[in-house]
Amino acid sequence: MTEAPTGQPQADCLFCKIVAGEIPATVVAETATTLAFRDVSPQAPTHVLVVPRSHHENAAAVAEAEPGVVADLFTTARAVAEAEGLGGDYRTVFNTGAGAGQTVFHAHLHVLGGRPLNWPPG
Ligand code: IU
Repeated sequence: MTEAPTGQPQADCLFCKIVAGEIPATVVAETATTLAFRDVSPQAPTHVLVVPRSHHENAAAVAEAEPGVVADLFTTARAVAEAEGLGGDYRTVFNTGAGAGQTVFHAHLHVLGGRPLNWPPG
């Protein structure tokens, strides 16, 4: 299948379908450019994914095409952390590439908190 241009909805993209409301998700925050919803397999008491509404394969592609949206993702992440009562202690992660653990190729910022978080991550 030919891929749609970056920024455009991608056929068979799970997160594009969540953004479009075609697949349900537990949405916790939204802005004009971002959507935040709970991860279905939470790795911490708070585990939320913040995604751009536009489709880009990874964070670097968002930065290249729509740099302001990268800032929007972090602003939404902070709002989520505040709403979750994390008191300023939370981790934000972009996995880029299958070798780094990326499994969904629509950029998403993990927001994790609510328990002690070790470093380095696994
Ligand atoms: P990753 O960085 O690409 O590995 O993160 C993808 C996340 O998407 C991962 O934490 C999954 O648990 C999560 N997820 C989801 O929330 N809902 C789904 O239907 C699927 C994956 I598939």
